[in-house]
Amino acid sequence: EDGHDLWLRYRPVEAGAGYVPTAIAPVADTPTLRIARAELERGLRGLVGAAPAGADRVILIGTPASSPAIAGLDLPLKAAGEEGYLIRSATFDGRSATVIAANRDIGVLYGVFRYLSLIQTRQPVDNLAIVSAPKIKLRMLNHWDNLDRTVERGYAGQSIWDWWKLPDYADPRYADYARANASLGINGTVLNNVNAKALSLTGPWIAKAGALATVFRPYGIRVYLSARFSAPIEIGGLKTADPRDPAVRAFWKAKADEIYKVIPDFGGFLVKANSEGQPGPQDYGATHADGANMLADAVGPHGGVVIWRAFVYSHEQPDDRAKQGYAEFKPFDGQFRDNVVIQVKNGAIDFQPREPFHPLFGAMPKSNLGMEFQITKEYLGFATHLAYLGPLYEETLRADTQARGKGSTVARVIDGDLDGRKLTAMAGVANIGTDRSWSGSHFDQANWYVFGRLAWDPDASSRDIAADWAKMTFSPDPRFVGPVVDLMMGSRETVVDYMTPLGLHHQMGRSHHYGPGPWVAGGERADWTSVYYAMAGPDGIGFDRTARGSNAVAQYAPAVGACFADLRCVDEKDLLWFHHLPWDYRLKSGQTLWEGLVTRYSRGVAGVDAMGKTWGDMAPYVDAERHAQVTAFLKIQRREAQWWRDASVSWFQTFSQRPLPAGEALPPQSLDYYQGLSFPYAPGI
Ligand code: BDP
Repeated sequence: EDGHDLWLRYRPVEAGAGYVPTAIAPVADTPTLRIARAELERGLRGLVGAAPAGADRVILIGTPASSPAIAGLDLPLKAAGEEGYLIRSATFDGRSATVIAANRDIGVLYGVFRYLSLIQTRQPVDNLAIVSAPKIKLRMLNHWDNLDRTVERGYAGQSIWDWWKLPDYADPRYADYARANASLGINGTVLNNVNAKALSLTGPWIAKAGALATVFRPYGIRVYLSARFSAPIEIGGLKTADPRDPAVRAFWKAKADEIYKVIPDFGGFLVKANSEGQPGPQDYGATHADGANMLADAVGPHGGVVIWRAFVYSHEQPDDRAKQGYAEFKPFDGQFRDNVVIQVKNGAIDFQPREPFHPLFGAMPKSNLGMEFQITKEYLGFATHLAYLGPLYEETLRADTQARGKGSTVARVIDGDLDGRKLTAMAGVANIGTDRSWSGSHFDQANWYVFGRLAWDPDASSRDIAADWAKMTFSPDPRFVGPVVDLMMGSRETVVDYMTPLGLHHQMGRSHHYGPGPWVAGGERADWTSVYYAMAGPDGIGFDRTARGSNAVAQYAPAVGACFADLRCVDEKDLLWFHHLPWDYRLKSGQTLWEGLVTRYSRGVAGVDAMGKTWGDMAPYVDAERHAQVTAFLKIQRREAQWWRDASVSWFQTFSQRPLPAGEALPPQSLDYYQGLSFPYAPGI
């Protein structure tokens, strides 16, 4: 087993588990229902074996429109909506039956995956009454894939898009990819990097995207493209990309028309503008709203959307980069077209192991705000550190913006419930590549999985999702599931401990972001350095975002901001994100800040030891090949966690000037040694 089967392994259930072979009633012949039927056959055959002729149990799948039998059952399908499904135990023709029904074919496919997952996770299937519909409309992956098949911040090999052979040859992996995504309900994919090339919008490349769209269509997945804002100049022969210029507007309209001719269900454009050197409307004195609306007008008539990223920070460096997204977008609330989604990263800096929720959530009630999570682990140890991101996503989604009083969670902002928004979105920066295991490591598959599940239901529990994933991917044996789910649930906090405890952030190596680099200083921009964020000095450590400092807390709802600013209220997990404190500041534990910091770094290392031990005990339940890879990766993680701890402690001790707490080992190398390490060809830059 090399992990290629993901969570769709369909290995036989144990004898005596109570599942019986079941026949499948005839299914209408549409592209999606054909796939649904094939999946059901494949799953049932693998899990419980083929049904004998005349089996006394039957499964009925379809829509009222495609199946008179289902129409005849008169099911309450309204609750299933456009993409949801209903699964019911019933009696049909005197036989005991399971009905998987939906209003549209895609709902049937989703329902089939759900039904199979019930068996995979060993839940009873005899008495079902399930109705499920996604709470978020656009559930998307963002690929940061370049046209030369490198992947920005990708740690799973090359891009799975073999652009060179497209559109003539469609690798079978594309269908496998679509199938895996459909099993989670993901319904959109942005094919190319947000740091986009205009070339991807030229005829030959539109044809390549079109070939992928053809493969994805029956799986309910729409294709989107990242658009480079200056494309009118680069491929349109114009002198400007000013969104107010009629020729520029005409270029984008014609471009949209051209794309929709090839891809009639094209999803739309994702845009990174005026951020990290990318072109954008501000280059012409226009605003983000001007830029987004121009593109929205081009794709709107075709039913397309524009997803405009709020990850911006300008060339004039403000006092605090964390404030910039809010500063640039909040004033334009209500000025974006209905088919624009503003895609906001979970936190205000950049996908750190921990960030407080982004202050834009809840602050733009008259705009569509979408969530952007990172699935690829740019800041959490690449592919070789085991970090289950479910708790990170859940922590953000459950955070209370208090925008409309208590209970105004981020989940309710992005599922549209809080402000009555219809166009809702959640995106994940993909961790998929040509690696046999798809994601660079077996446990990184869980991050793709949990992202998809939370995009369907942002209120779901990351622990429950971890349990489903572990059962389906490895083994449903409770002796395996219990310890491994605990291991997964603690893994992200362990990474926080050894990398950036107590609210520290952005302490990694320059550019490649591999390993510790708390000493990173100088260069192009202060806010690309570690020292800017830690603000360590003889007086203490931490970034003061209270009114005495950058006052970033003022961007939150008053009650939330007041809590962050108040040392008696702020959670210690966010302490140094919001406060600059003396080394002798007393933590809740009674330790000084310096002692608590060191203790947490060490706790992180111990956490990896514990994961290694647990995983070792799991050998009886896991095939040798996957067990060995996880074991090897945990050894890498152990070594690197120690390195993070030692390098960070050495560096910060130069400021704290205090001894290590009793029992803490001295770093084995000098600070010079850690600072001298270099990593040419670190992956994913
Ligand atoms: C940062 C990455 C950079 C991306 C950027 C983005 O380091 O590679 O281009 O985010 O989101 O996390 O645009």
